[in-house]
Amino acid sequence: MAIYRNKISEINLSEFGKEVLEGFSQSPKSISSKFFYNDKGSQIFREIMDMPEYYLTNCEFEILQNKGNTIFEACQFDQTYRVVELGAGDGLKTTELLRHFLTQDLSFNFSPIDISSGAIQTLEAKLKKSLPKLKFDSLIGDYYKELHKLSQTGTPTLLLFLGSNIGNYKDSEVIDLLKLFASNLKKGDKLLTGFDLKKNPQTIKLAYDDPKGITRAFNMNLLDRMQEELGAEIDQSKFDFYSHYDPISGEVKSYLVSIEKQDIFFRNLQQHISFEKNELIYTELSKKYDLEQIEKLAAQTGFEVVEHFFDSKGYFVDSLWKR
Ligand code: AVI
Repeated sequence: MAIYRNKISEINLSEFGKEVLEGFSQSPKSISSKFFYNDKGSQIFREIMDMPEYYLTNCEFEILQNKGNTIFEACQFDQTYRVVELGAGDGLKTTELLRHFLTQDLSFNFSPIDISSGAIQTLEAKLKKSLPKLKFDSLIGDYYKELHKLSQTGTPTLLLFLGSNIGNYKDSEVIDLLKLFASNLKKGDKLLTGFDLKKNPQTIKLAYDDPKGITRAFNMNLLDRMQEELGAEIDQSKFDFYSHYDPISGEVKSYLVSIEKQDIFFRNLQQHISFEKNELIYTELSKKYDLEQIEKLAAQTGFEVVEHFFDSKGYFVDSLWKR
């Protein structure tokens, strides 16, 4: 063991390597869901968004497509403003909102912020094509830092945090994140957040455990990453995927399951990691909310609710708050 420790201190570990070591030393073992999104994982996530069972994308698309003008009016901007988006993804839904904003008389600038330069380049190419009149300046980097830079100017701002991304944060992190947004917004600025709502548990269960196994592949990709990036000697047939929705807490929790007792060597970490039979690796939280919880969150973090925008099924809400 001491030998391994010496070796590890000499190894220049990637962020992924460090977090796998840290997460696998806990009980239950865990890996942050942020590691889903390498190139392959991002591609699988696009397939998830296209699945009929993953209702979230269509619901939010419908809201932004049908209610873009009402959202603009509710923002009550009276001078040139700015729309900032955190984690823009492929930008398809946002394009719908921006399309409505462009039909209004007020001019604005769009600033998508993303850590991945690839995602930003793809988004820029799409925006140039679909909204040639849009003025935008993309920001690549840690979105907390970029947000802070943007907060130094006096331009009225609408901050977008769409797609139920908030559902991937645990309760304490949600509060910290929203407080951070509040501290980087000026009085009168707005925040539009996408929350997936509690609904028939069967509907939610299917969205996170689809019959074609796309969500399963999304999770198993973490094993691919460990094999490729950490030299892990994994036999994937010895792992399963399990996801569970608790309608009371509103939490979907996803896991990889070691279906037998096994000892896996991670070459690049110079470390063996053991797994018990049926031991879980917690991979993701996708939390579902009700309106009462959403309104409480706004009040706790320095915001005032302006209006909730729902899809026609009432499955999803884009909630507009004012600082
Ligand atoms: C990115 N995020 C909002 C998705 C969600 O619904 O939690 C990620 C996802 N995980 C499984 N399916 C989709």
